[in-house]
Amino acid sequence: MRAFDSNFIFGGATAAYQAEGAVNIDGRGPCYWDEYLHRPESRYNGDIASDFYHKYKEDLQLSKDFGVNGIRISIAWTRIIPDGKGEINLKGIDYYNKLIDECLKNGIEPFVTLHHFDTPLPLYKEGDWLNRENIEHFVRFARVCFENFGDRVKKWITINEPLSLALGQYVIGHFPPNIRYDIPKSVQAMHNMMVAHSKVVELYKSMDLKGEIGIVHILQSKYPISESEEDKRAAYLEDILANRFMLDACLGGGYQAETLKVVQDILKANNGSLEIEPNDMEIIKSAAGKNDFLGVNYYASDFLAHYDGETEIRHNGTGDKGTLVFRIKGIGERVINNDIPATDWDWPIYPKGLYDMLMSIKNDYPKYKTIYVTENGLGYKDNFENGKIYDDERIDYVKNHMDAILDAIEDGVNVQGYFIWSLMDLLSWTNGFNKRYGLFYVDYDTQDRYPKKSAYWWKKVSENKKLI
Ligand code: BGP
Repeated sequence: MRAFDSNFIFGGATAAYQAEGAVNIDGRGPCYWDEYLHRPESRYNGDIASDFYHKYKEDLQLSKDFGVNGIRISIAWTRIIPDGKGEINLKGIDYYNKLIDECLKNGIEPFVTLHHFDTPLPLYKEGDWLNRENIEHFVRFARVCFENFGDRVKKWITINEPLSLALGQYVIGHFPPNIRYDIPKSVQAMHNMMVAHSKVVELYKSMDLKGEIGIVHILQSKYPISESEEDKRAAYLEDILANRFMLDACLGGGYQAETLKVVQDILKANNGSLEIEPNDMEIIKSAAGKNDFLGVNYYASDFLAHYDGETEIRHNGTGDKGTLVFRIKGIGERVINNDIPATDWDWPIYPKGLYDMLMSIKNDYPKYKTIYVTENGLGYKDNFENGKIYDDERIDYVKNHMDAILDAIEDGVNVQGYFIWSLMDLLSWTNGFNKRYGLFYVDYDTQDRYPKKSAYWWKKVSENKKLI
């Protein structure tokens, strides 16, 4: 039977705001989610979340016990620099020192993200990634992290999912500042994030720290719902904007002419344009070859149909199946493929889409070095009875996606690790706490952890390096 390499990372992923809680402790400043999720109408917030801030030793012990040998954590910018650009908070540095040391003590490799959707509130109010000054503040924050943790952290991720962040903030509008349907703003924010990413890669490489650095993109395959030329065109357009635009920047060394033309056509249809400053493309080009790895987050693929109306999006943030609407002017419409199962949140479950994505990276961006699948997992309303969680659906989901990775490895793709989203149950940005992903169930009343059936399965896979 096919096996994973002996060094393969069987990781669990988390992010600071979604897991840590402890938002007012040890000098942490607010990020924009703190303010936003304290509106009277909010159904939930991250004040306590999974209390990872206090429970990390227990979570790392559980990780070790269940064969998790890598962890994605993110450093909350506002614990290190509470207002984003001013004084450094030594208590924040102290906390991450302890967390990183505890990972290493347990033999769990930390993959550390610098920006996981959590810009400090004051910088967010000054325009967030639409304000070019944010780039320089971010580079400074990165430097502080590299100086303090770079001796022990060997895997750095600059930014998590520029596309999801930009769509959430400016198109879907379910992330603050809740702007809807402004495609040009989202494209500008994505570009600015790629400039920021490139500058941080250059900085890291100039510091000679002997670790590796990369970026995490959400990469979902796009398929036409039919063989019609119009549907094929819709899939092509969405692939360019969602996938190629970002991959061209971080692996290709700059936007290919065709990519830029398509993006500009989409922007024109949406009455906007992209501003690229004089040195941007040089910085992007120079940094591209220095990326050590690409993180691929993959949950679902999308099936596209032709659509030539106005943008209209309805987000399914409750798990009421069949409520999602996603139509973008100048691109197309995501539609249900009746042959493919979907989650309660209307995410099509399609492992082959992961295989296809990995193959297209290998074929179209042959200079990539290493890939980690940095997020994959099943959001589910887990059933908790007498301390037991029989999450067979999650096991099937993860197994089928890992199998697709093995197919890709067999066909020549260099994949070195897989991180389940998520290590333990944690906050889902736009769904709250009822959409669970963890290997470990969190009882939010007590903060007690319970290994799910999937955790027992995971342990065997990690020990044997084989799917069972
Ligand atoms: C990714 C994010 C994660 C996580 C995950 C699941 O986009 O990087 O932070 O939230 O998606 O998404 P959701 O919580 O919306 O189901």
